[in-house]
Amino acid sequence: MSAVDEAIMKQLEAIVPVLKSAKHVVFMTGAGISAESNIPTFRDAQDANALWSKYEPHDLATADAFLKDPLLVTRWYAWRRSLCTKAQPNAGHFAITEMLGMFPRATLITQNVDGLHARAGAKHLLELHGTLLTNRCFVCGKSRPAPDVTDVQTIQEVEKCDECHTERSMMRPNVVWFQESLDDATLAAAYSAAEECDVFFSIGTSSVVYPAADLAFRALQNGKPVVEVNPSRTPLTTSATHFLQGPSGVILKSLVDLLKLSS
Ligand code: BJW
Repeated sequence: MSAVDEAIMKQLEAIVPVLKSAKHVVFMTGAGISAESNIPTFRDAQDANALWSKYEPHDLATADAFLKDPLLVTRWYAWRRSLCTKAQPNAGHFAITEMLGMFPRATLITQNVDGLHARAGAKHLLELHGTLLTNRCFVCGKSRPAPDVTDVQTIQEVEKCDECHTERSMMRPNVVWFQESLDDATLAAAYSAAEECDVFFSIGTSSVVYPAADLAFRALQNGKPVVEVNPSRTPLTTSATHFLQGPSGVILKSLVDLLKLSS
């Protein structure tokens, strides 16, 4: 893994003292943190899987798409689930887990549904957009573990709920689709953390999907420094206190090394 360049190192050196005096640090992640685990991001369409990459996430991550073609959406999520369960957490996930133990209080908020933060050892996390690892009934909400299927073409029908028995009682992924509300308690905890923290990190997110994208701005409105980590500029970049341009695995690992050196 390559090291960060001199300009990024200078910025990291400026951030370390701020972190050293911080009592509460928030890390919010998006799909980019898992890019180095070879999980495709949503808006960087560069995936190699010929069959499934032709589908746009925006077209399938909706309740309307599920009701229109439940088998297609079920197979698409089964394909993504199998990618995630085969993937391994990367240096970025592990660096965040390590930093969670370095401050009096730390909050990890993720938009990701891939389960990699937990597999990297993060104990408490706010999953804003749910998880791929369970399914829930479209009607009554009863949830159960999602089956791990490697060859998604073998899925011939959508699982039914064993609790309620209506025409729409199909098991759907336990994620938040467009135009669905996020869990109230999870979102409220995320907003409180953004307002109360001493430093807010926005890592590997395009900052275009709301309300998640609003959290960094809420931190800024409350006078908190925001550190953005991303190879590309986003709508947050011009407002961010620090923009660390590059892959999160490399940058966060360097930050952890510096924090350890300075302790
Ligand atoms: C790297 C890297 C490396 C690459 N290292 N980085 C206000 C204004 C405008 C619109 C709205 C608004 N409020 C609500 C809306 C509507 C909508 C919305 O935001 N639309 C926008 C797209 C315009 N929001 C909603 O519908 C939300 N619900 C809601 O608001 O409910 C109230 C309501 C009720 C009724 C009617 C209307 C509203 C729900 C949003 C749910 C989002 N769900 C998804 C799918 C989850 C399930 C699944 O996985 O299939 O969540 S969409 C998708 O986007 C997924 C992600 O979590 C989310 C964010 O994407 P993310 O993580 O930022 O990924 P990318 O791909 O966009 O970016 C990756 C980044 O990584 C890039 O920047 C790369 O550069 C970077 N990167 N390599 C670090 N190595």
